[in-house]
Amino acid sequence: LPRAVCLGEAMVVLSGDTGAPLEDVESFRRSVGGAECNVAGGLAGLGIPTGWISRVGDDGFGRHVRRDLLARGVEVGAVEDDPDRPTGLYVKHTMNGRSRMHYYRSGSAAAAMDPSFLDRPAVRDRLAAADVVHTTGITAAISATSAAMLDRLAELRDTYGFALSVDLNWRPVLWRDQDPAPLWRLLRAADFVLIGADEAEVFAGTGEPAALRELLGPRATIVVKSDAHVAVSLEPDGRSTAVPALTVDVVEPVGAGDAFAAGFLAGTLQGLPMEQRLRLGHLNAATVLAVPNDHATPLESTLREALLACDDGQWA
Ligand code: KDG
Repeated sequence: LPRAVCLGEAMVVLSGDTGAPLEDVESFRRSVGGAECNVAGGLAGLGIPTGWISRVGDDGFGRHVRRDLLARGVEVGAVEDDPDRPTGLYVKHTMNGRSRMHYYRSGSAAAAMDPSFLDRPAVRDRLAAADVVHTTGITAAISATSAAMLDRLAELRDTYGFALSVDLNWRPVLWRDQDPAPLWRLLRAADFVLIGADEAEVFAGTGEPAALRELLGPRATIVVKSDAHVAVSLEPDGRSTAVPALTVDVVEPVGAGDAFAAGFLAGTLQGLPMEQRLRLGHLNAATVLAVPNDHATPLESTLREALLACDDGQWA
């Protein structure tokens, strides 16, 4: 069974990257997105046995998502098909150098996840065996039942002893008219909280690690990716570590945060020191910044060499 488990929705991504207004785009390129499945693919790519847990429609897009993740080495034995609800989609559209996202996901198979989903034997077994379970604020946003599932996930962490990792992934469009209280509960329950300083400003009114500590409580290792392209971690014992990002020619940024999370968690599971965990996050993010897709498949060996080239640290 996998050491790392990612829980959340995957979507088929239709990209119209011609630069034209959406109404004029005639053909789209298909790929797979969704924050947690990006992290799952990233972890598997870095050699961590990883499972993705979710629901997809019993449709061609669901079959494609499953096949794509399997091909990237992700275990999908606890992914459930829904005969009635579709696989979610999003359209990614580049205009004036900016990526815009249009969701077609309400009422999706994944949005029907609820607390009882975590009680299915296939899901339970994987949670019980995992060292780390990763999810994001998107899973708290997609439906009230999915948000309730995350309260259950935090309880199960106490039962099974996995580390709970949460990326804020603040998506205002998904939260419209919804109370973000479930997201605050999730963040306060987490062992690792990953946050972009800009989204933290909007969501919590601050992107400062120490101020976030006040708001989130004592439990988590907080990692803030700042506007100045530095990742700063603040551990529960007060230790703080800062590592600057690489300079990258950005092709398309969506998914880079997920790749950072995958690198950071892979380094964590490999037992690397904090500086290298953050560095591996940056290295893995760079591989996604350099491609149009939401994920990339860097060779683990290439990243290991890059990590070693940065200092004389070790890859366990
Ligand atoms: O995380 C990068 C995208 O794949 C992600 O943003 C899509 O799940 C997604 C969302 O809701 O925005």
